Amino acid sequence: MSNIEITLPDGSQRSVEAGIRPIDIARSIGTRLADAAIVARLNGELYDLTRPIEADAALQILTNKDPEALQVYRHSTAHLLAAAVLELYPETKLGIGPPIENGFYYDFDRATPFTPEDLEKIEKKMWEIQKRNLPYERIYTKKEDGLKKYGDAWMKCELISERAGEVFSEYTLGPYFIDFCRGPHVPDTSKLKAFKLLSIAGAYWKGDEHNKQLQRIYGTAFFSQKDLEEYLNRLEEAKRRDHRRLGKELELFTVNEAVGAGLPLWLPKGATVRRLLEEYILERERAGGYQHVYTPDLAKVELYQRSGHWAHYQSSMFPPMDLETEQMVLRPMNCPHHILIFESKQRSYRDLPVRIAEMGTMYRYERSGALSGLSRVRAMTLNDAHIFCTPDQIKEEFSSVMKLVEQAYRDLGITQYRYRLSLRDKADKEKYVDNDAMWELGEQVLREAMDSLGLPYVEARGEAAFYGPKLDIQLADVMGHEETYSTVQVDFHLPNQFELKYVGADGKDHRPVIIHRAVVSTMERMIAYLIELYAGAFPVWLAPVQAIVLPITDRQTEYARGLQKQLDAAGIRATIDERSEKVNFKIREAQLQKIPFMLVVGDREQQNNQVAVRNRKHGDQGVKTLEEFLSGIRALIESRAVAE
Ligand code: TSB
Ligand code: ZN
Repeated sequence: MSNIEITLPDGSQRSVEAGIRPIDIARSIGTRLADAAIVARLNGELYDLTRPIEADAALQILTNKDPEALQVYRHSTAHLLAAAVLELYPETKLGIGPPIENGFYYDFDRATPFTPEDLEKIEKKMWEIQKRNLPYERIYTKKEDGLKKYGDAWMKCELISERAGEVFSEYTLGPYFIDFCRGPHVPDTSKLKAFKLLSIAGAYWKGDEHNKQLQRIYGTAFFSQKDLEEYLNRLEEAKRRDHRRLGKELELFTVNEAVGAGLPLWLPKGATVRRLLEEYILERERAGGYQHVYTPDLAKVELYQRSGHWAHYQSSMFPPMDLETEQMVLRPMNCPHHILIFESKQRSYRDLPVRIAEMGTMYRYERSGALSGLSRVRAMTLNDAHIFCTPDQIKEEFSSVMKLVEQAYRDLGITQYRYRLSLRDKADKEKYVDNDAMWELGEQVLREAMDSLGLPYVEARGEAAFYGPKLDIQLADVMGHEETYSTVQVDFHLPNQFELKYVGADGKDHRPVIIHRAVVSTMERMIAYLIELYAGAFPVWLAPVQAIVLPITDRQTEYARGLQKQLDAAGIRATIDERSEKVNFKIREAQLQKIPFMLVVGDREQQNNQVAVRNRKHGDQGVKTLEEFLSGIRALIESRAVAE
């Protein structure tokens, strides 16, 4: 036997016999390492712990602390799922079963739909197989033998014909299960300690709706029971807060197939929240020296050819409408319209910065699979502005925008966010304008601005706008999934495209810079976030209904109506529940509608000209006069208190 050299992460080298397996090396280092080991990395590539090493190599052992190892672990759990399904329902044909962000899935072709009871059965079977301590064995098969072997497993045959080389790898699990798979996998099922099946959904073979529909079983797996439970709790919490569910229950918005996917309809209550948010930010902008404008939602194609949207952003735009002599498009962004407003008169250096703002409605052709409730839509209204300034003014303008963002987040109760510097992907000439000097300058300006504010940020390549780098503010949902909300972008490109100018102190023409910025993102995305942040129980100042009057019997109807009128006159959004239902029932419903205050009135309250106040979170607040109640709720509204 010849010897080979293995280099370990600490740089040390070992001379060992060829054919040694990573698990043997892990054991020779220590049983703790061997126990925690999930998979190896050999010369940078993931590699089975039980696969022999035949040549000199750099070796790393990945343990149950490693996120990449978790993906392998989940992939192995997906095989376990497929093995269990085949034991229970041998007629099933297997599709693919990869790990995904929070778990794994496997696609199956089976005439009978899986039921939730089947899911339980399958999970039990998985545990049964797990206890057999079966190894995941890598074997090799010739392509022609493989096609015969998989016979009527049509999806596997299709994959083998398309992807397999002359010889391909397969993984077995016990004597009966075998899967065409690149691996790697955990050494055996004893490594799999915590998993759960979650749901069944339809999925097309290869994601193509012209293909056969399959049944996809989703599951998740973690290294420990504790991690699994934590995840399941978060999943429950996410369901409880899901803005799509709450949007329906609280009558905030709806989506109707007759209009189309990603085109939400705002119901009166949702519209109220949106109007309050709009009024809030418009007022802050007025105080910050912005000028608000209105511009149309569409324009000629030529405008976007000039701006560069046509060349770099077309795949996100709805196709043009052919009119008699021209082509119009729905705008995907508001910038060109604002640029034309800047250009509509001569500007001098004394006028700068010019801050043009609009609640601008725009349209993006998002792929149907990416759409989600209000958070990713096709028609959206952005709290947009374009600041036209001199290069010297960028830093100060940037810093005022950041202050505006921080102020808005404080007022909205948003406390968890990260800054992300979004840069281009240099190689992608299609998505980004090609001008190295410009990109470098933009990047440098943003870095300097962030550094002088002392704000930390992460970097992301391939996330810039086509015209320049962005400073994005990322908020995460309950499941930890991040999206961009606020954004500040430095742009040297559009001013060139439109040959913008202002007259400088020297009497000559100069080119301004554009800062694109959105403070509270689109109304859609921000309200989706706020619904989830507050689980529908909006702070009093944003609540669509702030108080509800609940008469106990018909005798108080008149008194209750009088109270509602006075609340109305005082500017409080109040309703009344006059139905002849038990008051406890009315309270429960008001509670489910997350109305901050319930004013319960019976004979006694009426006689004393008072109200019995209940709060949605703290329950009974005692009996008060209407004036006392009003001064309390006004204080909450004026201070934009995030909790009562
Ligand atoms: C800031 N021209 C700039 C503007 O001047 C612009 O449009 N930037 S953007 O493309 O980054 O979009 C601004 C914000 O809109 C994003 O940060 C994101 O929060 C929000 N947004 C983008 N696409 C969608 C969508 N499909 N649904 C909901 N909100 C979206
Ligand atoms: Zn813009």
